[in-house]
Amino acid sequence: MNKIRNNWTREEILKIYNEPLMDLLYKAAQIHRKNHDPNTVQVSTLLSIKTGGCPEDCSYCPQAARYHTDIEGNDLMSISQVAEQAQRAKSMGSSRVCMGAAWRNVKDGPEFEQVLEMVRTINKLDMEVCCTLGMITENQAKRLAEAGLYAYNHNLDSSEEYYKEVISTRAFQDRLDTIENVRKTNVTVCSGGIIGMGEDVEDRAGMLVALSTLNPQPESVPINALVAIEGTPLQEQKTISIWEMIRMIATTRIVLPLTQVRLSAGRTEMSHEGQALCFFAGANSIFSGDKLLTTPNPDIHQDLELFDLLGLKPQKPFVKKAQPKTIEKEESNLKSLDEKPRWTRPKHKIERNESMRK
Ligand code: SAM
Ligand code: DTB
Ligand code: SF4
Repeated sequence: MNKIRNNWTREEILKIYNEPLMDLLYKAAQIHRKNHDPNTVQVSTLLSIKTGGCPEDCSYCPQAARYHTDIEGNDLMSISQVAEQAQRAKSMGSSRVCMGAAWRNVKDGPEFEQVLEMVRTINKLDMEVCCTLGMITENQAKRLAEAGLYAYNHNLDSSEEYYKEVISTRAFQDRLDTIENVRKTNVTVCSGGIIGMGEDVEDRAGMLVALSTLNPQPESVPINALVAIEGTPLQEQKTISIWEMIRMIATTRIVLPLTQVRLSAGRTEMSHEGQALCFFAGANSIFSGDKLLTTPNPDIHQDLELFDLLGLKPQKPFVKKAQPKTIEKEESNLKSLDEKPRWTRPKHKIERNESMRK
C-alpha cells in the first residue's frame, strides 16, 4: 500500500505532470499495480433523471437553461423507468448507476422524496447507487445515506482560480461545503473535473491539489475531457489531445493512489490505443452505455470489444466497500426539514457567458 499524502503542492504535481512520458507512465503504473488489480475496471451507467432547464451558468454545460443548445429537456423520471434502466445496465455488466439531475441544489419536497425512492429501488437490485444532484445540505446527505446511497458525485471541475472563469452562479467553496456534508455520512465521495476548457496546466495541477488534500481523499475521481457543445460559451474549444488525458490520468493516479480514477466524458474521440494507455496509466473506471447525460458515449459493443482486446474484467459491486443498508421511509427518524439554505451567489460576471444568454 502507498502512504496517502494530503499535503501535495502545485509545484510537486506540475513536476510530475511534466515528466518525460515514459517515466510518468512507469511511475503511475507501479502505483496503480500496488493498490489495484490492473485488469479490473469499474463500469458505471449514467442516467439523466432530470434533463435541462438548469438555472446555473456552467460554461461547458448543455443543460443550462440560458444557452441555446439542442437538447431535449425532461421532467423527473418515474421510479419504474429508473428501475427498468438500472436492470438493463446490470444485465450489461454495470455495477453502478449514477443518477444525474440538472439542479443547482436539492430542494426538500416531493421530487427529493422520489429520488430517495429511486435510491432505495436500485440499492435493492444490489447495484451501487450514485447521485449527482447539485448542492446538498447535511440533512439531505443523511437522508440519501439512509436510502442506501453508495456515492455522491460533486465535481470541483477545475482549480479554484479557473473555476471563476467558468461559473459565476456559485463558488468553489460551495462545492467543498457539499463534499463536507457528504463526508458527515458513510456515503463515498466522487469528485473530479474537466480538462480542455481553456485552463492551463497549472490549473489542472491546482485541481489535483484541491482533490488530493481532501482528507480522506475522494473514493472516486472522474476526469472528463470537455465535450464542446454548440450553443454553450465553450463551443469553440478544441478537443484536447489524448496525450494530455494520459498525463492527467497518470498524475491523478500518483497523487490519489487508492482512488478509482474514471476515464469519463470524451471517450468517443479516443482510439482503443489511447484508452489502453489511460488504463495503463491508472484509469480503472468508465461510464458505459451509448449516452452520458445528454451526449454520446461509445456503445456497449465497442466497450466489450475493448475489454476483450485488453483482457479487462468489469469490477463486481461492493468490492471496495460493503453495500449500505436501505432504511425505509416509515422506519426513518430523519425528516424533511424543508430547509431554504442560502448558497453563495458570487458577484462576478463572465462576459462570455453573458453574451451567450437567451
Ligand atoms: N447539476 C449537478 C452538478 O452540477 O453538480 C449534476 C450534473 S452535472 C452535468 C455533472 C458534471 O458533468 C459536471 O460537474 C461536469 O464536470 C460534467 N459535465 C457537464 N457537461 C460537460 C461537458 N460538456 N463536458 C464534460 N463534462 C461535462
Ligand atoms: C462526471 O464527472 N461526468 C459525468 C458524471 N460525472 C455526471 C457527466 C458527463 C457529462 C457530459 C456531458 C453530457 O452528456 O451532458
Ligand atoms: Fe446545472 Fe450541473 Fe449543468 Fe451546471 S453542470 S448547468 S449545475 S446541470
